[in-house]
Amino acid sequence: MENSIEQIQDDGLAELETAADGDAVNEITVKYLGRKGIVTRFLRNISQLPPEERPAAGKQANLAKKALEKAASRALERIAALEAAAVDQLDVSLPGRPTNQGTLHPVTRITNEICGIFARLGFDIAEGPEIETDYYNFEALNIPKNHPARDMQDTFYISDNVVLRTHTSPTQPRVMEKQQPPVRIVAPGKVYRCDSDLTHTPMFHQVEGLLVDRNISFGDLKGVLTTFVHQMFDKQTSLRFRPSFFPFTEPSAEVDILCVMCRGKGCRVCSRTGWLEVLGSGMVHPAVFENVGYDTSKYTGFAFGMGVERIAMLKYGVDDIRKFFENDLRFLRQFRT
Ligand code: 2U9
Repeated sequence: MENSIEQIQDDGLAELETAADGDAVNEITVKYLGRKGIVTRFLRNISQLPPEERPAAGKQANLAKKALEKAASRALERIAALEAAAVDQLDVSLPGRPTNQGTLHPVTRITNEICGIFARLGFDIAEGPEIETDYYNFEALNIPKNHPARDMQDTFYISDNVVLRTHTSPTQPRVMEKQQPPVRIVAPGKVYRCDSDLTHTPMFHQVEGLLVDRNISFGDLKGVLTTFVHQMFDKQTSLRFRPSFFPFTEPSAEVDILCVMCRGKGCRVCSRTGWLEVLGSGMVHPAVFENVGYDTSKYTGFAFGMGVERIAMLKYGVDDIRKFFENDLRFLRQFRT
C-alpha cells in the first residue's frame, strides 16, 4: 500500500474543506469512497496484510471512511448556506439589464404601410411563389418572347422554363384563374433582376395591385392611386399621370409625385425636374384577361406596381438602395419606433 490511511484521510478532508460547489463535493466523494475509490481499495487490500496487522488497519480504514462521509455532508451544508446567503443579497429592486430588442426592417414597415392603405380601400393581400414558371412570369402577362425582360441579362433563369420572378404580377393571373371578378388584390413580395447600382439591387421588393370589375375606368385608377399617394406621403403631394408603355396594360401611365425634397423647385433627388416617378399603372390589357378566361365584354380593370425600396428611400431620404441590405445596425436603428 502506497500512502498510509491517515494520510489518505487528511488529503480527503482537506479537499472537502475547500470544495467550491456540490459537484466538487460529489467528485471528491467518488474519488475516495466510490467503488474504485482510494479508501475502498485500501479496505479491499487489507486481506493481503499479515494477519496481526489486519484488525488495526481495518479499524483505521473504517474510521477514515466515516470521517470523510461526515466531512462531505458538512461541506454540502457549508455550500448550501453560502448559496442561501448569496440569494439574500439579491436586490430585486435593481433595474433589469437592457436586452437587445429587435425591430421591423424599414422595407417590412413600408410594405405593411402600403398594404395597409390598400387593405382599407378593400383590397385583399395575395402571395405567390418567388420561383416562377415562364408562363406566369411572362406569357400570361402578355410579355412577348422577344421582350428585353426575357433576356438572360435581365432575368435569373433556373432552367429554360423556370425563373426567379422579375415582378410580383404573376401572382395575379394565378388568383384570376381561380376566381371570377370582382377581384381586388395587392401582391407584395421579393423580386429578382440582374441589376446592381445606387438604385438597383438583384433582389428588391414590390407591391403590385389589380382591380377587376364591371365598368372600371381610368378614372377609378386615378382615384385609387391619388388616395394612395395622399395617404403614403401627404395630402399636399400633387400627382401627374404620364403616358407610358407596359405589355400588360393599355393605356399605361407612370405616376410622378411632386418632389418630396424640394416641392417642385428642382434638386439632386429629382434630377432638377421637380418630379419623382413612384408608380407604374394602366388598364389591364385584354390579352391578359383572355389568358385567364375573363369575359372582356363584361369586365375591365386597372393594375399598378411600385418598388418598395424606392418609396422607402423617398420617405426616409435614403440615397443608396444597398443600405437596406447591408444590415448595418447603425442604419437600421434609425427606423426604430
Ligand atoms: C396583371 C396585369 C397587369 C402591374 C403593373 C406596373 C405597371 C409597373 C413597376 C413599378 C416599379 C415595377 O418595381 S417596379 O420596377 N411596375 O410599372 N406594374 S402595371 O400590372 C399588372 C399586374 C397584373 C394581371
